[in-house]
Amino acid sequence: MYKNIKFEIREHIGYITINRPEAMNALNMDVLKELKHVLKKISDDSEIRAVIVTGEGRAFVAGADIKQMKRYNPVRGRQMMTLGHEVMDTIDEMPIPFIAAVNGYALGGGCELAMACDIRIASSKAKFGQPEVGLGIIPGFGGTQRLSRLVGKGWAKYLIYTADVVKADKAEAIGLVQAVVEPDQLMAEAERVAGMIASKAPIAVAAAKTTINDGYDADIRTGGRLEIEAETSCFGTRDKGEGMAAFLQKRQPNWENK
Ligand code: DAK
Repeated sequence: MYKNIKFEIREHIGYITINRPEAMNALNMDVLKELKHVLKKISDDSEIRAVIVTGEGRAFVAGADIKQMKRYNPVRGRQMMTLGHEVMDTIDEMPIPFIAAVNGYALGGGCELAMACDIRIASSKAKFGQPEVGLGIIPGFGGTQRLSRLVGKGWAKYLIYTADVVKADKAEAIGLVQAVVEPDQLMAEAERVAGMIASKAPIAVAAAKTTINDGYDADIRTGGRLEIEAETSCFGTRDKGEGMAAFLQKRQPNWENK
């Protein structure tokens, strides 16, 4: 069904693989359209509890497609940017957690895709960077905003102004990734984390994601009020009763997602 991505679901986990290895998985309009489509499918599927995003071959994603962008005037550029933002924002705002399993180059739009995800796990071979200023542009899929929120303004400015490409251990040291593992352990580690998330109450995980995200850009008292509202909703769920009963009865909970 898709030409530029692969998608499958196994045990409550969705797997998206960007699949243009001959072009280092660069994001062209077709990839972005397929990502938009698959995200809608995921949001309509109540069985999926976590999503892993990775890349086929040597790259995670080596950025927006430079061959395509070279031909674009500002009008086409805006169309591409709008679609790109839509994809990144949907990942960011969807209540299901997304894990980027960064297998190789995560440059430009690829670093931005990884940053739109909730958690980043990197292979020791992964490399991160925002090389856009070397092409006469700036990050266009949210990088100027998400990078500083993740690593602070100093590192964001360093990476964006210099276009320096950093290895996975450096990315971990500055807080851009949560873990670095050997390449052959990458998917197992991403699955371990996704599995931990999938084993928890889905409504509570979703409430945590939206409360962290919405509260992050608000002042702390507004964030606290958002937390009270989200927690109040959790108290009204069947899964809250089940989770607490399971603890007291020393058994595993059976989530109903209700
Ligand atoms: N776009 C298109 N093709 C790419 C590509 C990319 N981003 N990255 C690699 N490729 C292609 C190469 O051109 C090459 O194609 P052929 O020559 O075989 O036809 C093939 O993938 C293999 O790449 P290399 O031969 O270069 O492989 P190497 O191992 O030597 O190097 C590399 C791998 C990842 C270090 C290198 O390919 C590289 O530096 N790639 C470009 C990285 C980069 O500059 N990325 C940032 C792109 S800019 C906006 C929206 C979004 C954005 C901006 C504006 N609006 C719509 C306004 C975001 C911008 C970006 O992401």
